[in-house]
Amino acid sequence: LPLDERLKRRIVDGERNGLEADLDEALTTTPALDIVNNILLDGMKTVGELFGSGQMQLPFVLQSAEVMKTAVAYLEPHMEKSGADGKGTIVLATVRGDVHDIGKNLVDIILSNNGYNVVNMGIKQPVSAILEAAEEHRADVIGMSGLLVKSTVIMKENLEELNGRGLAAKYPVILGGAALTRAYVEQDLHELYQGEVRYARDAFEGLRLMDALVA
Ligand code: B1M
Repeated sequence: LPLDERLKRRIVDGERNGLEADLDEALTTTPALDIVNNILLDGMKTVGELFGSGQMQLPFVLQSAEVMKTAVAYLEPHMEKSGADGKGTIVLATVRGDVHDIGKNLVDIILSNNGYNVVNMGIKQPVSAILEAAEEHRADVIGMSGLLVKSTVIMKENLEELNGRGLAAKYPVILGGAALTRAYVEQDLHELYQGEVRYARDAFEGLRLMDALVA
């Protein structure tokens, strides 16, 4: 198999052995971030399709996710970093009830590498904890991630909580994750939230939004 197909297969098959050697080889021709975006994420997409159609069982999805995480961690030191620093702070969390964190952690990497201070709280975070962290770290922005359809409802409730506590004007919010749609965020949630709420399709849009919101 060609190298990119081989790397994709590693994600789909959850096969770690020889992963580093393949990544080293890929790095000789391809920037680290492009390996993630153009090759590895394609593998995760296939995993999602196989799982969704019942052709792949959960323990294997977990293995694929572990290989994905290992690969991203291996590539991270090779990613370009901007010279800028201290551009602003974002508190970033996967919302209550949701364990998916690969996308959120990519957002962390991209923002950190581009001069932002990222407080990555991890998964299954209730809104109270997110708000506590935002206050403690004097966050400029709150970022919430979630991949389940259920999480889109939790995000809505979280925004209502911010409204209720009178914190909406203080905290612009960036939302991301596969179950969200741009229309849901930019119309429904935009109408509901008394502050700024934006949708990020991917980590790069997250970065552009941070640049716009914090500038
Ligand atoms: Co789950 N899972 N999963 N899963 N899983 C999905 C999301 C699903 C679509 C699969 C499917 O059915 N086809 C489905 C959701 C269905 C729904 O809600 N309608 C699903 C399900 C059902 C479940 C369980 C309920 C299964 C079960 O237990 N029966 C369970 C849920 C547990 C829970 O959360 N309570 C579950 C568990 C798991 C694993 C643990 C096995 C594993 C997660 C491991 C981990 O993350 N540590 C897993 C995985 C890997 C997936 C799929 C296959 C891949 C997700 C992924 O990592 N994608 C996923 C299929 C899919 O998404 N189509 C699926 C790669 C990642 C880079 O993309 O996170 O979307 P993503 O991030 C993108 C953008 O969305 C954006 O940037 C990233 C790219 O640059 N982004 C942001 C994300 N967050 C952002 C935040 C921002 C900005 C951008 O700013 C704040």
